[in-house]
Amino acid sequence: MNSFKFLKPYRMTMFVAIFFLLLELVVELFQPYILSKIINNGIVHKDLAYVSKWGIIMIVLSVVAFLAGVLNTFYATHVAQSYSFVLRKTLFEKVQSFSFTTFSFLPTSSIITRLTNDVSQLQSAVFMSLRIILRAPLIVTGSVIMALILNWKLSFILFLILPFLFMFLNWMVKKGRGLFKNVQENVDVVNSVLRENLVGMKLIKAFVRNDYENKRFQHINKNLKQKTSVALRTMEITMPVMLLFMNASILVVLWFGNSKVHTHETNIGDIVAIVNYISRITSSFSVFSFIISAFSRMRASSERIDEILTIEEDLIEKNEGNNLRNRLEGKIQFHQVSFRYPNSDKEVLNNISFLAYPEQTIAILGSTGSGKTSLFQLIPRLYEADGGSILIDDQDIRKMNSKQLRGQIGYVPQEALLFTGTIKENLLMGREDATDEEVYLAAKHAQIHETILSFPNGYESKIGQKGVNLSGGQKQRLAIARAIIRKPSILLLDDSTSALDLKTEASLIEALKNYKCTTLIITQKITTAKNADKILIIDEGQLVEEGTHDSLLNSSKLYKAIYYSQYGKEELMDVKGAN
Ligand code: M5T
Ligand code: MG
Repeated sequence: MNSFKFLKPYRMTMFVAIFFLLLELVVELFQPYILSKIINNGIVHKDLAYVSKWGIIMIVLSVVAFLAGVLNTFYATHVAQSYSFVLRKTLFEKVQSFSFTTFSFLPTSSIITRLTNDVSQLQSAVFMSLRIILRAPLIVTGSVIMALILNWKLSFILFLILPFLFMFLNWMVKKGRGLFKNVQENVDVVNSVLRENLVGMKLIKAFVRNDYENKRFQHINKNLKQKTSVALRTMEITMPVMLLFMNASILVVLWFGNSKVHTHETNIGDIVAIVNYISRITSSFSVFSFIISAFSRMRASSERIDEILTIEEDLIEKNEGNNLRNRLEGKIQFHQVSFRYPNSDKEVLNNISFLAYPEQTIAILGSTGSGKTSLFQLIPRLYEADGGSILIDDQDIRKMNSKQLRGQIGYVPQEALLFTGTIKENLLMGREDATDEEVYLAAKHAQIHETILSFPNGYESKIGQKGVNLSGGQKQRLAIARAIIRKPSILLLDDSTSALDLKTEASLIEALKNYKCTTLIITQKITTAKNADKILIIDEGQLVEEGTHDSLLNSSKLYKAIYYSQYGKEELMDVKGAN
């Protein structure tokens, strides 16, 4: 139970909470005892002074119990809240440290459920342990002891009945654990379907799949209801069974006590008090079913949280490696690089070798799924190559500190992802200490400055539903600005100009020359590739052609085919137009 070690710093507070719980309990347990004294010595003997004296004591004790209860709740809440705070923080930090390999094993929706729902389950389990769960067994034990002290002959019946009840409870706990685990798994299914549905809402509407989705949700929702009902119903048997046993024992006490009162072997007060103790035991037993469900949920949740906490070290990014003191020159060398994704057998890149000199521009072409994005991800070490090596400035990147390496790479991913916040905040993500002038300059180079100024709040405009909504091309250019603002040594553009018109794209490429970085551009467009120092054509994970535009036009059938499919026709049209 790794997840509970975070309770350690709160040991003292927990002791305080438990102290007040015990105080409350002791007071409560003494009340029937005092009641029996009042009846036996006061009421039976008509001694009013005795009755009022002990009556006042009982009131004072009630106030003490009440205050102890309040203080117990106070400290229990404090522990539970602080605990869940620390747990969430730790889990979040752990998730931040995951490598991409880990993410491919743990789906995002599951991580979210674990950080929210499961943490809440543990939080309430901690609270209930300090408030309710401890109480029930203590009241049962305390009541039995007090009843025995008061009159062991009358309370002997409890000894006969309790073992049976404990056996019964034990059986229920075992059964409950399985049933509630089942419930928790069904909650997971509901969550993941719900999430999928909300994320894909546009798609669902576009494909008119609402009915299908409704049916799918109804089905799993029904499952959850059924599993929960079965679990709760089974637990509810506990109550009537307990009541039956306990009422039977009250009857025995009354019947047995009645005969003893006649022979003056016992007092009415004792009988009243013992009946009182028995009903306290009964009511404690009745929360047992609740406790069982809470515990089984807690176990399930803590297992799921432990899974995150105990993710093995080799799946966590390490930040060792040589420090990079200077700006890299940007010479990139792939040497027989092979790669497959951690949870698949398919070789995505196969024996890739190429060389890019500092400040060169390399265009990468290839059909969809050929491995272009995968190749990019190896350069900032988002994944590690399985075979071969990647050298930057003649140094193996596996020997470099990955944080510092990434600091020198401007990566514009295929899907331009922006974060909630203002436009400026998003740009500053590229380099936190950039001045306003640097921000504007990067935006100008990325051909987005004018567009930003046209928004009502300019650079302070919020991105997203409540702020400006950006087009695909605007997002792409913001992502490019975010990458170049850090003045990288290596710039990776993954199809990042796909949504730009030819003129804007040309100005952008021209502006990138200011950055003196090695630029790798994945593109589908010959117009983009044409001016590159070198063009690589990737097919099914292999490097099939390499050369300049002119040399490839001569030597490569494939390149020629691509060229004529896009560019040749336009040129032909131009020629026709000229005539
Ligand atoms: C190449 C697989 C994908 C494909 C192959 C990104 C990613 C890809 N793949 C994974 O298994 N997991 C992943 O996270 O790898 O994919 P790619 O490198 O994305 O290809 P591409 O960039 O050339 O394609 P496109 O469509 O972006 O032009 O088999 O399943
Ligand atoms: Mg891609």
